[in-house]
Amino acid sequence: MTVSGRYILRTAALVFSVFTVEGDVAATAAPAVPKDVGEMVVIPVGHFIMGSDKTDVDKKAQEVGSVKPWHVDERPQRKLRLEDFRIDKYEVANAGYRTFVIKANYWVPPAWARSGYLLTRSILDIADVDQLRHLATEVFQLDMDTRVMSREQLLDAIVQHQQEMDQLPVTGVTWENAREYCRWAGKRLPTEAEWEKAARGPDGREYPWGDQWDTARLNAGDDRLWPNHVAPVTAYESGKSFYGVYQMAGNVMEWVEDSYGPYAGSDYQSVAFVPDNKVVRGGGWGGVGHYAISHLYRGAYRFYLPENSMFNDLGFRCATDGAQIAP
Ligand SMILES: [Ca+2]
Repeated sequence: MTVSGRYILRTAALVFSVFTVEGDVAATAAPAVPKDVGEMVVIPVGHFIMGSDKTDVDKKAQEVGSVKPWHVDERPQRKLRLEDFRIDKYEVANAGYRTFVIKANYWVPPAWARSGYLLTRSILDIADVDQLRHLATEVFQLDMDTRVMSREQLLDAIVQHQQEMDQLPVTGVTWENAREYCRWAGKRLPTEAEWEKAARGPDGREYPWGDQWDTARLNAGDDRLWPNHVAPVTAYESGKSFYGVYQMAGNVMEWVEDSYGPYAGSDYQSVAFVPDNKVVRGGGWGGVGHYAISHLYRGAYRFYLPENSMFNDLGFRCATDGAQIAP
C-alpha cells in the first residue's frame, strides 16, 4: 500500500491506518525534492523602506481591544539595503506540503486527520459504498445528497474535493514545521526584512498593491467566494505586490524566521519580546472578529505568536539566497 506519512485516521464507521513506510524513505538522507515545491520571484538587490513613523493618535487599537497601540513596534522607519534573494510567489499549498510529508516521512498537520486530505486513491478504492458515503458526509463534509449517489459518483466527488484542497494554503503548522518544509525544499523561511520588502516593494507601499485599502484585492475573511474562508494560493492576482508576490496581505498569516523584538533605534519595550515568540506577517482570513481591519493587512504590520502555535489561518512561504534559479 502507498505510504503517506505518519498518519492514522479513525472514524466511527471504519479505521484507516496508514503507517510509516518501508525503510527506503526513512533511510534516504536527502530525498529528491520534486519540481512542484513552489515557483519563486526574484527580489533584486537594493533599498526598501521598513517600518513606519506613524502614531495611533486616535487610539484605534483600543477600539478593537488591542493592548498594543498601533504602529508602536514599527518605529523607527528605516531605509535598509538587502542583497538579492528569492521568495515563493505563492503561499505554500497543501499539495507541496503533502509531498514533503510523504517523502520526508514527516508529521501530518492535525487538520488533515479531520479533513481526510491524506486519504489516497488506493485507500478510497477499497472502501465500499457505505464507507464512502460516510466519508463524504462526515469527513469531507460534501454539501450534496450522498444518499442518491453511486459508489463511482461518491469517489469522483471526493477526489475532486481533494484536488481543490491541493490548491489551498497549508495551515495548522508550527514555526518549526514551516522551517523543516523549507529546508527540505532547499529553501529557508524569509527574514522579517525580506518579507516586508517583498510585500511593500522598493517604495514602501502601505499594501502590496498600493496605498489604498481595497477589499477586492485580498481575502480578509469576508469574501463569500470561499466556503471554508480560505482561498487558493493563486487567487487575487490584482492584489499581488510590486514584485509579483501573491497574497502578501490576507488569506493566511505567514511565519517568518525572526523572533519578535524591537527594531534598531526603538525605545519600545514589551514582555512579548522573547525568543519563543516568532513574527507572523500579512494578516489572515480570521481577522479580528467578523470584519476586516485594514491595519492588520498593512505591509509594515507586525504580529507574533508562540512558535508552537497552529491555526487555520496561519501558514507560510519560503525564501532563498541569490537571484539565480538552480537548474
Ligand atoms: Ca498571506
